[in-house]
Amino acid sequence: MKDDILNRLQFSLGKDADHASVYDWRMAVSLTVRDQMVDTWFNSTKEAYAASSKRVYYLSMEFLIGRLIEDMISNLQLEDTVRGALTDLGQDFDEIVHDEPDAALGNGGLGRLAACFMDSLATLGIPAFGYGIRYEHGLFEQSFAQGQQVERPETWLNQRHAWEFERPEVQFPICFGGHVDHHDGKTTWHPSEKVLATAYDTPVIGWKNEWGNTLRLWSAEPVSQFDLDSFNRGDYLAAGRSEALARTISRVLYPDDTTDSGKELRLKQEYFFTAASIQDLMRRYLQDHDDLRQLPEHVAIQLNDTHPAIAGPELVRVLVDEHGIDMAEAIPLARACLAYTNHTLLPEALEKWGEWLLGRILPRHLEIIRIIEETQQREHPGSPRILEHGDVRMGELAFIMAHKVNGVSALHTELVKETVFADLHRIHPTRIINQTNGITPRRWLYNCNPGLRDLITDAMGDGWVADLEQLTALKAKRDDAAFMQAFQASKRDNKAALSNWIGQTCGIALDPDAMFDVQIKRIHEYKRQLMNLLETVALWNDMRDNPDHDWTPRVKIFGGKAAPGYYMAKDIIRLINDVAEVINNDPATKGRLKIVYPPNYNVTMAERLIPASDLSEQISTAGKEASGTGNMKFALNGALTIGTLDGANVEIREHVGSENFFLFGLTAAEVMERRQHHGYARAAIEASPRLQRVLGQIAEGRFAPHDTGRYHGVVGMLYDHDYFLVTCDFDSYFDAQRRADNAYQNADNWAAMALMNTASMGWFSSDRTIKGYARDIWNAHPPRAAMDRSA
Ligand code: GP0
Repeated sequence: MKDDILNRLQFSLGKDADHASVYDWRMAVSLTVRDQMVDTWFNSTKEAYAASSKRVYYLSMEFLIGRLIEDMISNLQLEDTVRGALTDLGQDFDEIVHDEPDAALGNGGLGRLAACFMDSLATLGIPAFGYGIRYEHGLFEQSFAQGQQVERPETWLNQRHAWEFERPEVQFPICFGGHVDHHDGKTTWHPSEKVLATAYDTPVIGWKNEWGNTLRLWSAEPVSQFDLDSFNRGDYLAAGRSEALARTISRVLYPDDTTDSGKELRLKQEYFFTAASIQDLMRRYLQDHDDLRQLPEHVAIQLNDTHPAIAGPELVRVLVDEHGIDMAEAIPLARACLAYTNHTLLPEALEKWGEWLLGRILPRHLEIIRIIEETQQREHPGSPRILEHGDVRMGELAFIMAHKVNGVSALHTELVKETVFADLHRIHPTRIINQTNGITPRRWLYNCNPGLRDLITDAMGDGWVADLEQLTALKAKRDDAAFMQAFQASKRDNKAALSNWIGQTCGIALDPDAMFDVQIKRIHEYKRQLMNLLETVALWNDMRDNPDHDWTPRVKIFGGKAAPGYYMAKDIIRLINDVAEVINNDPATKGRLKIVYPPNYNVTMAERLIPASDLSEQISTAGKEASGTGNMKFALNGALTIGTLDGANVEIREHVGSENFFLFGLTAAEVMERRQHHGYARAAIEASPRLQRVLGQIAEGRFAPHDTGRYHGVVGMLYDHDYFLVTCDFDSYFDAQRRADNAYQNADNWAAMALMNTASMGWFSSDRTIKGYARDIWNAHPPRAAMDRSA
């Protein structure tokens, strides 16, 4: 390993050990590790061909993979080797690992789920490709200026990406615009624009199993580099125009999470990567099959939300226009290959494209969508329509073109059946199924929490890493005093390390014995960071009123980004920072209450915060969070949840036991009922003196003394509509927080509850989720039977 690294340093980086920077060392290490994956990767591909296996194609606009180096090293079991080699070379392993920038090619849960799924697909040995976009700029970088969010472009590709292989030979033309000709029963699309999709492959190797899949990301390139004629004529701008146009397609990730920005470029991005992926999988299929009617036996295409929903009409177009299959046969054939995952009920996130816009960019697809619509109406008169009020509704399109539609938690799936797709569900009663989300234990315990990982492994071996249900054996340890002490110590160490980091990066001193209470996720009204903050102010008031009470010291940690155009979310960020400024400088609550909000929350920061958390905030308005996956990461790492009966919280609570979970708030049914009452927010505020006082303080400018009107909009919103029922759940939330305070006072009991959380989270492994998809949706199997750990 040492020689390999030095060779790479010399011949790939062109440096010798005396002049190498951290970057050089990191690249040398990464390339050396990557070399070790290649054989496994090739062999898996060959085996999948040899067995003529069904392949899974996971189409996703987002893959929030974060840093890869630790995953790669640990899945290959190279930790000791790499550490040892670097020590011999006088280098610091941790410094090198931390040098890798996050690949932030996603907004939040949806993109992170796709990344966890890639890890599980490889670990289960299921032949699979992840298909997405190689954005030049991932999710924006966040900083705060006077408490306000500032966005700057993210630049992960300013450096070479160590893990990818460019595939200049894997290139497909992608067309847009123009018009369609129908001649002698033959249809021809004459597009007006064309770009090339070039593949970049990142191998994804499973845990200890020598199976490798591929994450294939597409980058857009111009068809011809530049127009020499125009250049020679002196028209320098025109010479580069087609190039500029092409490059914008894969330039930047849209930063809107669960909101539909409806932009033309977004539609082009969606079609771009979907069409490239379909051409790629068709080429692979046709290499050793000639009967397209067998396609569903070999190809399973999973649509991660509606973003790739154009795959339905695109696959039909390819089958009909390029391979001469009848439309009537092509539609069910495409459907048998396609399945769709719904991730939200929020109406603003259900994509719609103006018929006019879609028809201008994809004229042939609009024709096909009309035929799909007619077919559906003929077979199921009165079916909900894809085309309505001049819009193409992508949810309906995805549903109608999928053989299975899944929700992402038990509650969410029931709500999908009752609300958004109620009418389609009546027509197709077996199509909607549930697959509760999961998380990969490799990243979210094994790699991010070495203290706890070693403790568990010492107690029971490392079988749990690929079979997380084994953690139930830990339940017996709650009476083992030595174990429990070590369990508590590992949490304490993580909190001390986090405190150091926060001291260095935010300049705030924390007490590692205080309760670390953490809410990290996108800033959104339905996730109710505002309610958490109001509770913090209320607690501060109570602490000041009763200074002699034995208060449980708290550190409130927030993390998350707001979509740049989401003004209410940005006001909430500013309010958190303004309140922090006041409370953190108040001598009256010193040592008892602190608020920290480190900027630029990302996957790597989550890996730091989650292992150091005591309390996990999962407080969305019931019925709004489809699943949540952060909730699972916290519980796995021994944090207790304070939460509503929403998304996967419901199932987490069932698994860990209601006595190990701080429940509060209205249920989804109660939320819907409450909204019927006129003036529910005002009534709730009037019934809560504590809340009234907090809102009064904010409205008076207590936290913005030089700009007292700053939060009138926020307070006014709570009084006047409060769609997400912050006011209605406030008192119940405050009470649950005080129950948490009391429980924390008994450290041993708290640790026992935390252990019950870790020990009960086995079911939430994404390995379990992927087995569910493989069985209920894809009918896909690992070609190496021995690797099917479910057997
Ligand atoms: C859902 F619709 N989610 C969307 C979206 O546009 N982006 C996104 O991240 C999330 C849900 O909000 C979730 O509840 C869920 O767990 C996740 O998708 C994966 O299913 C929490 O992030």
